[in-house]
Amino acid sequence: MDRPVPIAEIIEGRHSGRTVTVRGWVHRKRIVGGKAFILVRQEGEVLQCVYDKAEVGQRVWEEAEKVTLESSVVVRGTVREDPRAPGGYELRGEDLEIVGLSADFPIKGGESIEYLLDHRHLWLRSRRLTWVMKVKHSVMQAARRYFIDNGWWEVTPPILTGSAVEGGATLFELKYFGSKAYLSQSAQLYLEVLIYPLEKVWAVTPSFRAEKSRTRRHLAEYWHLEAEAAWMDMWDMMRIVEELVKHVLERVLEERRRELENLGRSLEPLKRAVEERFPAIRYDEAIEILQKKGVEIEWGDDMGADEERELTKEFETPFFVTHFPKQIKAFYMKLDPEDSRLALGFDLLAPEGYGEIVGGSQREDDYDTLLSRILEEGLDPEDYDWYLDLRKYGTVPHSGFGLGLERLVMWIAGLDHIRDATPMPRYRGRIKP
Ligand code: NSS
Repeated sequence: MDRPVPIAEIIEGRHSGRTVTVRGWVHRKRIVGGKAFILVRQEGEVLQCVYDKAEVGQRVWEEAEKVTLESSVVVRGTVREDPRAPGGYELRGEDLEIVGLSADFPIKGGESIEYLLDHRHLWLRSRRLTWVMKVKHSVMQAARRYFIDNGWWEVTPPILTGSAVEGGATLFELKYFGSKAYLSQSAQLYLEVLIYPLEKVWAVTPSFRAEKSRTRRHLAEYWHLEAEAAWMDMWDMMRIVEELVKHVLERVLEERRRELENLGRSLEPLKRAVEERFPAIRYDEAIEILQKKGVEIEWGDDMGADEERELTKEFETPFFVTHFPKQIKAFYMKLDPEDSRLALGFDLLAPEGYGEIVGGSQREDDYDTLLSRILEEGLDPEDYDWYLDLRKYGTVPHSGFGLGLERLVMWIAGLDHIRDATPMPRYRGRIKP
């Protein structure tokens, strides 16, 4: 067999007039007037292959008649430009080999979301989900590139942990050789350990949250991109977040423009986010804005998805909210030296109703203050003795953040539910496939 050609290359016009071999799956099929129109799918792209009964041999025609949706096939033919074909090119079919004849495919269109989720292992072949996975790939590669180019070290923190980072309510507990352990909610505390040897570190790890309710933006398992650096204050870290997000957007607009357009995503908000500075408002101001809009919220309340959605209507780019009341934030955040009711934490919210995609802060670097915060939150200092040690042996001002990759992909791809930003979503009530 000749080297099989990717369909993407064909619709880029790189094989016009040539005889090529293509491997893929039958996406649609129709036989009319002695012609078989077989749409072959490969990596989210489709190519129309036309077999003419009068021109192909009997064996090939019989295969064309027999082949079913989602069968894997090897097709061969000549590439012709044709504005009526999807992608602007078609294959004048000469040969067709069925590799794996498909049984009646259970997804035919029009099924309910629950049915589709039960068939996720097959639903993932849809072009739409394929495009989203490609967008995620580019997001991850671009983020990695940003860190490499700027001198950050990539590290591999553990997923099995002995202590909570983001509060006990969302911990997944498990048996660990006869004692208790948890699935990681965040690698932050370990990244803090690693800034002493490496100064600027980052990692992508699975994070787990036993979220009680199902929402459009919470998963029980998600991919968490986190960074931590010595010598940086909150503002330094916000600048890193802004640069990183802009870099990712630039790369994705370059590499995945077609997928975004196919997904029906308007590119304008993404381009604006590359060009304009991300504004920053304080929590106080956010509350004022919301109250003026008639939202029922008091100083000291946490902002949920609804409040965030209202707030995003005031902005056309991602924006930061900073200086939260300490009681709604985690124990590790440094308190504002100018107002000890506040924590030096920041969130980055995506516009267009999406809301929080990043949470970060400057960390408490004073031993006594951190210990009293641990006690205040009702945590056991013994679980955190190693974490407290970091403040005892050469403490240093430092900051970090965590970005939910699915949250970012959800916004970039314009999805209305986070489940489609990950291939096999996990949330309450769903573990299969
Ligand atoms: O809880 S966070 O706001 N912050 C942390 O975990 C810090 N310890 C991170 C750090 O500073 N290293 O979560 C960070 C981000 C948040 O902004 C969301 O984008 C995402 O993680 N996140 C989630 N994504 C999907 N599903 C769920 N349940 C979820 N929870 C947080």
